[in-house]
Amino acid sequence: MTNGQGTYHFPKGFLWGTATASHQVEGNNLNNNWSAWEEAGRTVHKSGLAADWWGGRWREDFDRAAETGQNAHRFSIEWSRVQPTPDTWDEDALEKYRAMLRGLQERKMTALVTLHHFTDPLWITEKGSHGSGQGWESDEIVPAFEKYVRKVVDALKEYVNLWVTINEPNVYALSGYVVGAFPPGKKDLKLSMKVMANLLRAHAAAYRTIHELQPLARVGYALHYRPMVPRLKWSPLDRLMRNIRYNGINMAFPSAISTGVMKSPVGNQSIPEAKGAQDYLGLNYYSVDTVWFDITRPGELFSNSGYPKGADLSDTNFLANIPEGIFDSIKWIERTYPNLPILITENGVEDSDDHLRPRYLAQHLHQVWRAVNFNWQVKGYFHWSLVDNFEWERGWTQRFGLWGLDLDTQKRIRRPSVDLYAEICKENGISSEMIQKYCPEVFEKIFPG
Ligand code: IFM
Repeated sequence: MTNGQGTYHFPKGFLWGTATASHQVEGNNLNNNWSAWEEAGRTVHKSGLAADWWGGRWREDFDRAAETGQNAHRFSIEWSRVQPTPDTWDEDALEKYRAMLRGLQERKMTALVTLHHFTDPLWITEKGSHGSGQGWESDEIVPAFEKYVRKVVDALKEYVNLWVTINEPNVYALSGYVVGAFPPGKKDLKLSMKVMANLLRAHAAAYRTIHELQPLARVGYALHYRPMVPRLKWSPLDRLMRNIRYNGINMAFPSAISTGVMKSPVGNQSIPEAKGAQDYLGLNYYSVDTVWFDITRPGELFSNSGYPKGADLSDTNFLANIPEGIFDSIKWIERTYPNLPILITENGVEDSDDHLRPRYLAQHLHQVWRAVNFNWQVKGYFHWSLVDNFEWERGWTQRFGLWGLDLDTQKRIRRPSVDLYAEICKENGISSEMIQKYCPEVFEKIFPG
């Protein structure tokens, strides 16, 4: 490469895709804890029809993905559709998922299927009709999840080899039981760690069940990993808070999978069945947190976090564009689990007018390329997301899609990032021409002269 011109190529067979999740795109999901949360007015908007995938619009969106060079897609199964009550299976729902998987196969796209992405059937989380109202707080969740996984995997294994058991278990446990923004809206750190332990047990049970049904399957989970730095490097309190927060947010699952003991701020817990229960690690990377000591937040163990002054912030200040963080995250995985295959199961930014996304995308992929060049085992990248989708408690205020979504008409809006990502997927690489065309403002950073 000379004078900052050229192409950074990825290994042959690299998976290029986008990621979605059932409740965020399907629409008309009315039988889970999130629909109840929406009804209770705990979200900015309701999910409503979402991107209408349950109505069949997955077809046109899969067409868009395939036509723009993607060779893989990650989507999730909605537990409440497959098992609407404890004693019933909805075979039609399973058949719809099989049709989606055939749809991917017909488009020559590899499927990566998530079995749990934040939502639970109402009978799991509400009192009455078999439910204890305790959801993941109760140990009964583990056999219940295992039963659901067995049913789904048996029905879909013909089309799927790559499974994500649980998406962002740390976000599920902390947002629902410490921050209170996700259902059930509790603020109890000790309870959140009980939930985390049950998520780990359920993951381990699912890992073994999937291998029993499908010995060659590749099974992992998707970790929301947040690199963190203390706001003032010289401050012992900021450093302490950074370490406590880092371990509390990031380390529960990885520690248990490494050693069989879950590290937790309220005491460690032995979960021997979790040891070694992964064939790859799914990395969901979005940004790096700056952490400091905050006397006003006893509920969060006196820590607070934000982004550095002058950071390249997203639409709603939800994320900062810190691409080196994805490199550091991959490096951390490589150091923790040498040679373990890695999939970037999510990475993206909310940006309705697409002024930031092209450089966010290109700069992050450049860092992934750097990691691949150390021979670190990154096998694929799934951008969050294909089309705008329901952003949980933030409703429709955040737009993560490569394609925009007009909720009134269901029309898709082609953002410039669609074409940038298409060029990258088709080339299996990032060229200097692409950067010049879509995000010249970061040319020097990606292709220094
Ligand atoms: O939309 C979410 C997704 O469900 C889990 N990871 C983060 C995304 C963006 O907020």
